[in-house]
Amino acid sequence: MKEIALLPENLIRMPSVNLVNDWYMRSFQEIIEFEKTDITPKTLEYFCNSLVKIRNRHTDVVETMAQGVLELKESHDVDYHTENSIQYFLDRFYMSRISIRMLINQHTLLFGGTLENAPGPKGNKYIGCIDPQCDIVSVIKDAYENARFLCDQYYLDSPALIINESSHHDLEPEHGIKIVYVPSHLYHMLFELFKNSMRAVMEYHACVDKYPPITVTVSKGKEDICLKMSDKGGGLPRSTMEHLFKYMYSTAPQPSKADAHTVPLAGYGYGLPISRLYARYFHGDIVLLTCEGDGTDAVIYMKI
Ligand code: W6P
Repeated sequence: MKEIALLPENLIRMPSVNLVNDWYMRSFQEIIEFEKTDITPKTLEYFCNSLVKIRNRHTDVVETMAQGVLELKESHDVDYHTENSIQYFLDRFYMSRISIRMLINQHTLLFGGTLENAPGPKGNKYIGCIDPQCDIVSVIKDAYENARFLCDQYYLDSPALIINESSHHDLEPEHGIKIVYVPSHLYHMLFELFKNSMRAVMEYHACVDKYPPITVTVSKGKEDICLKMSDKGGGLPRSTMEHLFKYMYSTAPQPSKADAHTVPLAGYGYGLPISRLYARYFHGDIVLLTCEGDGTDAVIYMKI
């Protein structure tokens, strides 16, 4: 909230930014009430309920902030310095949001009423939202299938997926690389990258009816697990690459009202910067590499 107060004046004035600020104010007031209370089973229950209420209140923070930034952009009142300040602020703001929501999810899952450490999809025990044996390939397939569904809807076809796995030869040549991770975070990053790659492939090969597949290589080294997603979508000019992680820049055409609900935020350009925050939250990263005329490689790094 102190950082919101330091935002460029013309952004603070936007009604949507005010709304977000009010949500934070209310949530802060609700949560500091618990400083005064004794710890009893009842207050712990109230605390959990408060967290759920707060999580719901803040569901649309990203869209609402995006609205504010969009309004500012349309006012053409943004200089170089202002844009940098907003970039700096939003990176810290969304990182803090990822962190708070992760903690709220952990608390409500571990201490909320209904939990009896439910087994995950493959019988694995989740710890809150952490999967100690997150099966990377199944998250890739899941994200691919859902991105493909959107792609098929929009383009009536979609590129195939090829997955390669390789491990450093000193490490166990296990089948199915596993990692301790939050599957929903990995899913979010992959889904975003798949949408970008699919759009590029479909647009670049629009004149032919055969689409080159998207290849994902999963590798495990001593320090990192790397997921490299390669598309043959023609790449992008090198000079545009630095903009892809900017909140105030977008490459996608503004989505029409009709498909605005199927492709959320395409056109705001928020998917990539926020995906990179998810990767950086656990000290990983997302890096993009373009070969103009051929395609783009996107790499997700995750620390082991
Ligand atoms: C493109 C542009 C892009 C951004 C992010 C990930 C993949 C791709 N492919 O052409």
